[in-house]
This record gives sequence, C-alpha cells and structure tokens, in this order.
Amino acid sequence: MNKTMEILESALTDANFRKLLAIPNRRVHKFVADAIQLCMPMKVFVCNDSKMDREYIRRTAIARGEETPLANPYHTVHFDGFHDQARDKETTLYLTPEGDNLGEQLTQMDRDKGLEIVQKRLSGSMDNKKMVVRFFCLGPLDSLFSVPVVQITDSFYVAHSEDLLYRRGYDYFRRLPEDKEIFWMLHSSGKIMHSISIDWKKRGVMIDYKDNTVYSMNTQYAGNTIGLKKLALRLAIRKADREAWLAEHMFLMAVHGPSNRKTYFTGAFPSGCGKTSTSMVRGNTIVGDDLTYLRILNGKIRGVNVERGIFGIIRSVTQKDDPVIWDVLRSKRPAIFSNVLITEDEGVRWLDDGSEPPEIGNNYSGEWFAGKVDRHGEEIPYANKNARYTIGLEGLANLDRALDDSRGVEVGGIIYGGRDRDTWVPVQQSLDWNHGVITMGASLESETTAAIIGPSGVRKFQPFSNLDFISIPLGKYIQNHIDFVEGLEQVPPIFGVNYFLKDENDNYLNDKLDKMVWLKWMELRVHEGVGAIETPTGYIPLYEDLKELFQSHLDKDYSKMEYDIQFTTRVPELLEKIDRITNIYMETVDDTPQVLFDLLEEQRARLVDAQGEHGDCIMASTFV
Ligand code: OXD
Ligand code: MN
Repeated sequence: MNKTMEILESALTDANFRKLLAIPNRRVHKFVADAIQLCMPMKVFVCNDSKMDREYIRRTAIARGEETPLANPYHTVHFDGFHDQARDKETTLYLTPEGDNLGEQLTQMDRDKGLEIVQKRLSGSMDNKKMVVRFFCLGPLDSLFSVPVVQITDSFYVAHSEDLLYRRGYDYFRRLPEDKEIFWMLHSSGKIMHSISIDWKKRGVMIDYKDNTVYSMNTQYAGNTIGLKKLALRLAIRKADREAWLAEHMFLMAVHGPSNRKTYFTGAFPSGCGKTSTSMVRGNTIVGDDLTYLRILNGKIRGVNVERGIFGIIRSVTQKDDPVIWDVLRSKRPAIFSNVLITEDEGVRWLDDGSEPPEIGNNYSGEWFAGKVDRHGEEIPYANKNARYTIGLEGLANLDRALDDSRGVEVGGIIYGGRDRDTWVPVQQSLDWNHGVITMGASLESETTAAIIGPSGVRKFQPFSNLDFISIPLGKYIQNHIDFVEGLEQVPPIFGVNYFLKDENDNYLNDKLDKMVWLKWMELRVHEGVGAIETPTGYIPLYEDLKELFQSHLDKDYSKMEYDIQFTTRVPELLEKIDRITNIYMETVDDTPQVLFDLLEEQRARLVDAQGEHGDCIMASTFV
C-alpha cells in the first residue's frame, strides 16, 4: 500500500475512508493525506453531501459552540473574535516563486518562506479537533464555467456556511476526469478558547498559486476562511488569465425593461458599496450578488454566478428598503447570522435595522448592555458594522430562473461603481468599451468600509472593485479586459454609477431607492431606447427621461434642480482624479498598458477644453 493510502486508512473510519475513496482521484487522496499529516486532527469527517452528513455538520457547529441556535429553528448565530470580524488585507499574501513579481499593488511573500510559515502554523493545528473534508463546484455543475474545489477545515461553521453558499460537488467529483484542474483550500482556526481563535495575531491567508492551494490560518471571519469565496477568486483570476476569460467581483442580475424584456447586467462595486442592494432592487431578478465568471461563447459575453447564496452585510437591512431579504430572514429557511446581537427572546438585532437600539443582549463581547465599554474605554456597539447574514438564494422571491443555466446568461451591460462623495455623476455610459474599462474600471476609487480591517471612509484606489483579489500584475489584468472583446461584433456598453454623491453639508444627494431609476435608464440605453447627452466623461441621461422614470417607478417628482446638481460635471474634481490615477499607474504599476495613459490624457483634454469654455461646474444642459 502506498503512503497516502496508509495515512488515510489509519486516520479515517471505514465509512469515511469509503466516502473518500469513492472519489477516484489520487490528487484528492494525497491532498487529504498531506493535510492529515500536517494538521494531525483527532478525527476526519468526509461529507458526501447527503442530508445526513450536512445535518451532522450543522448540528456539530452548534454542539461545539461555533454557532448558537435561535428561537427560529432554522437560524443560528456565529461570533468571530473581536479583532477578526473583517477581511485582513495585511496578512493576506500571494506566495510568489523565485522570479515572479506581481507588482507593488499586490502583497506578496517569497513562496518558500511563506510555505515554511504555513508548515509551522498548521503543524498540529487540528490536534483534538475534527477535520472536515468537503467537495464543491464553483459555477454551475458540468459546465464550461465549473471549477471544482476541495475544502478542508476544522471549522464546522465554515463547512456549514459553504453548504448554504455553494453548489455541492461530491457527486460531481466522482465523475471528474482525473486531470481536471482543482482548487485546494486548507483552513484551520488554530487554537480555540470559548469558540474563538486565540492566535489571531498569527493569522494569515497564503495563496500558493503555483499549486492552486490557499491556506487560511488562525482566523474565523468568513471572508478569510470560506475558501470558495475570495480565496478561490484569487486563484480563479489566474486561471482566467491563462484561459482568456474573466473572474470578477461582480453581481449578476436581470434588469426588467419594457414589455417584459430582461437585460442582464454585471456590476462591480467594492465590498460594502451596494452590490447586494443593487442586485435586489425591486422589480428585477437576481442571479448573484458577489462573484461572476465571464466567458465569450458564440461571440457573446456570458456570465454565471460562481455561488448560490449570499454572505451579505446586514447593517441597514430594513423591512422598508430590503423587503425580500427581510422576508427570507424571517422565514423557515436556513440562515446563519454573524456578529449580530442575540436578544433575550433568542432573536437577533443589527445596526440600523429600523427599530430603537436594544438595551441588553449577547454579542461577541459576551453579555452586552447599552453603554458597555471595552478595556480602552471605547463603547462596544451592540453589533459589528460588518455583521452578516448567510443564506441560500433559493428562498428569494426575486431569484432569476437562469441561476443554474450551464451556459450562463448573455451580458447586456457592465457597471462599475464606488463610494465617491464628490466626483462622479450618479450614472453615465462610457464612450466605448476601452473608455469604460480605463476611465471607469481601471480608475475606480472608493472610500473604505467596515468589510476590511482598518479605518473606514478613506478614499482608496480600487480598480475594477477587485484590487483586493487581483492575483496577476495589474497591467496584465487591465490588458485582459481590453483584449476580452477582441473580434466581437457587438460589445455591451459599460456604465459608471455613484450612489454616494454628497453636498457640502455631507448629506447624500440621492435616496437609496434612486438606484432603481439608474438601472432602468441603463437598461433602456442598452437597447437605445433613450437618448443621452455627451459630456467629456461619457453619456449622461436627459432630464425628461429621468423625470419619467422617477415618476413611473418610484412615484417621485424628480426636480430639474436635483438633476442639475447631481449631473453637474465637476471639472476640478475630475481633473484631480485623473492626476491621482495617472500617478498611481506611473509610480506603482510597471506594466500599465499605454492605452490607459492615452485615454486618461484624452479625457483630461476634453475636460480642460470644456472648463475653458464653461468654467469649473458645468450643468448638463450646457452640453446639449
Ligand atoms: C465580501 C467582501 O464579503 O467582498 O463579499 O468582503
Ligand atoms: Mn465581495
């Protein structure tokens, strides 16, 4: 018997050994055996996706205190450690083999050194714990888009969350060709006390792209641990680069237009900037809210949702603004809440949920009461700003039928949006594909949010809303977007949106619901159903069209004054943005395609000309 089999046979019970061996793939067996040798679990559980195995995972998450049951028997709450409730960019590293350099914008570490750290941190990390082995598929099963993933973890919360969020893949693995490319994920929460990772100071996510493997260590926050989410995205971007497709941080939804027409849009917004809320806008249907793979099939861009669930920010979810999510979170459907408050009657509360703040409850700090402070005297909020809900998409009343279409859906339009207080208009269409890729995608900036550890509200370079996950040199990634549509007869329009424009008193200029109108306008533009005004930065809506859309979709009287303010071309801010972006690319990105500098300079020249003629703030009507 070979070494792999010896390890598996001695570590697994007969039943688990049989489940693993039913997958006839030697690389899978070796990955599991190597993980056992390294992490030394007390026991190993192989999940074959049966109802019984999946229920066992959920029950064990509760029995071990990783999740707390609530009054609704379908609901649980999970708490992460105080310092571990958002993605940690600083300790998320690409392991670069000698000779590779991903560029200054990406955090990297020498591969050999990184693997040594992985060995040290994971050695014996599952001592006294059970290892779970699960199989999934990113994208629809048995499709050109499918990517099989093996997840090993010692967290039943991670295994349970993935059950809600991803397509189960045990049977798919059983029929997989032996040489099919697989992504490999190994996670350990490390030493646990009161259900919390105590070695969070030694946490890390290490992306060994050479071996398609990601290691996640001493952390519990789902954004750092759920291998199929952002960890796999980083590997997928490299795979897409090799195979000439795109792996994006984008929602995928159908915007419903006149006469029951459905037009599919993808939208890239940084974490916490409106992806989920846009994809849930009333009257439309959702395919996915976070991750999309895009490929060209028969001369068209087609997209799939990589996932089948939502790991959504729960702050500000209210009955009025988010009725569909609200209903699901009250239904008899599985949901895992994280870092919220558990109330005395075993319900949950989160920040800005539309009710008076609570007085008492239980949260990640233990027993909580209004005014409770931490040891530095800082008030502890009753829930984290980045508290989340995890649900499957199947319960949503607005789920689009195409979720599992193995050919994906034809993409009619692409949207880029960030959290921008003073520069972009609420919605505009790029002049053409390259102009959109460069001035909207590659030039995107956004204020930081609670989804990432560190201060919020700081304007940061956030190209394609994907900077945190881009795993190839940035210039190459941009070039891939330019090349993606080469040879296509027709390409979808690209749009830039900004929901976060503010006045000088720091008040938002738009209501949350206004995005409905921007979506409907973009849908009409795809089909040339409305005209537009050409400005130096792109095509913007005509007042009359917006007025009608506001009236018919939101029953709102949209005034000319609101339009004039919102759709003013703010020349100084736009020029400053061009300076910032050009400098970043000149100074920190070695392989920036020349087209980026050319298009930004052209945009600058158009803005300077307009400024010479009309001044700093130019109203839309000036360009008519
Ligand atoms: C997410 C994120 O959780 O981007 O989707 O952080
Ligand atoms: Mn995301």
